Amino acid sequence: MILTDEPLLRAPHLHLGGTWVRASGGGAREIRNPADGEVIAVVDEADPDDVARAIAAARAAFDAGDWPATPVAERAALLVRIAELLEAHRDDIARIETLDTGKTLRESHIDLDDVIAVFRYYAHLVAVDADRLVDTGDPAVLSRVVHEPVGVCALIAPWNYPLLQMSWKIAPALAAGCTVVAKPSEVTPLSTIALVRLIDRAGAPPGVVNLVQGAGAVAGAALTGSPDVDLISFTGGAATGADIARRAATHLTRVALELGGKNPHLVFADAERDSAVDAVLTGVFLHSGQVCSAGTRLIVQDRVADEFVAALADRAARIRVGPGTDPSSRTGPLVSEEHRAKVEAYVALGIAEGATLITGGKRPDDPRLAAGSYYLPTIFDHCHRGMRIVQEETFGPILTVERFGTEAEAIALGNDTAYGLAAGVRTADPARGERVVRALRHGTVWLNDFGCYTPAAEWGGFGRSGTGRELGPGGLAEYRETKHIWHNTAPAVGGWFD
Ligand code: TXE
Repeated sequence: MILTDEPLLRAPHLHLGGTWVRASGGGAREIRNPADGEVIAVVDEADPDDVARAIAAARAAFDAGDWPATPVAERAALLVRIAELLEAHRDDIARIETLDTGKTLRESHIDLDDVIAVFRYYAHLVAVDADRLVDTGDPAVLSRVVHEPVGVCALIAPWNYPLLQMSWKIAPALAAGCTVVAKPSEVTPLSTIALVRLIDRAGAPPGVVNLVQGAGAVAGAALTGSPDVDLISFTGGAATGADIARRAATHLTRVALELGGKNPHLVFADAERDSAVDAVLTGVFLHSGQVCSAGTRLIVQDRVADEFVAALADRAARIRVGPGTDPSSRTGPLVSEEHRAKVEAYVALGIAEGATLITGGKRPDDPRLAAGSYYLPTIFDHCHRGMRIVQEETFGPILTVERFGTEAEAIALGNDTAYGLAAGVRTADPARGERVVRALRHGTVWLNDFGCYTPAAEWGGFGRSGTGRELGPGGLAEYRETKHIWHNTAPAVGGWFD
């Protein structure tokens, strides 16, 4: 039991070069349960010197250690051992994730299953992914394309899916032979501490996986401004992503950015109504809308819109909001008071912009929820593309509704976004479905489904949703350099300058 025989809540929480240490400056941060505001841990907070030590440890493990050249089968075996340990501690870590983020235990268990599947997937992929031979036409030349690890990777994750997002980075990085410095969100660090403990126990060599904690402006900035980091993989807000890309450009450090979205869900009049209502509802209100791919923008065909929105509002008003540890809760609180304040400001903006509030728009009345950062599922009807509430990522339980007449209008609205992470389409007409999914400029498009993903398929965005891909072979490619080796087995005088 991670929580009892190795108390997570007790320091130290920084992992540098294979050793757990306190923050050298004595910094620490209180971590609160968003369901009731209680302090559940006090976590060490790194200062820039600690971050420099973490990078130096990762650098040494990469430049002078065995890990980058460790046979692929051994690297894959480490990933499998990590997956097995995660399976053994699944319930404990799910509980930690729920206490830290507020999400329901059911969601945390699903996250854990995804994380385990991702470690297993990359163990398999890297083991079967062979070098490529190239036929040059000259039998004396052995030409091949091989993959090598990119180097030291800074992995920065957000607070909505702390363990899942970090695992989408750590698993392919380790599979590729990289060394890493991981920094979880300062708001939700606990499950990543648990993960790094398990990685340690699984036998990762010292310095291969380092962990720092702390604020983006301090620990994050030190990590992303270092010339000794070869790749920064970041998931979080667009403004932070742009800031990181600017800093990375100083040293031409590679960046991979997953920056969220404002995701349209297109519903045609011929779509089967009950399943479409259900998909739109789940797509936007799961995890109280704190999902980068949440379907926050309903775009519905005008002749069924009134009836569809009424059915949706009825179901939204009945979503049971409550603590993630209560099995009867269907969605939990927002991650923090600060974040709820941001969501509330967006609701006020929607009203000021003239959208029609048809459900939610406030905190729950239940006095038992008063100490948590809860917010009710909220729907705004009669929205239009010029509204900020339609264009900006609110990252809360807010759905906006727009109407369309023709297929061309639906596509135009679906593409009218600076982002491009994900989109959904619902129609009973397969030919139209195929036309529309091909026309939408988004990294993932679901046809008659929503929110699904699998470790074997790439995940990432068009436009301002970011650069690069996670998951799938593309997610492994982010962590690898490609090298072409040209071996002339019969060298002879070429005679160019005779
Ligand atoms: O995220 P930040 P915030 C969106 C969502 C949300 C907004 C801001 O709209 O309201 O972003 O959220 C680290 N250098 N998403 O402020 O700041 C930080 O410590 C290096 C979308 O909480 O992007 C944390 O580890 N690192 C999203 C991580 O970046 C820095 C998920 C994310 O924090 C840094 C979360 C800096 N200067 C929010 N500043 C998604 N795509 O899923 C911060 N960090």
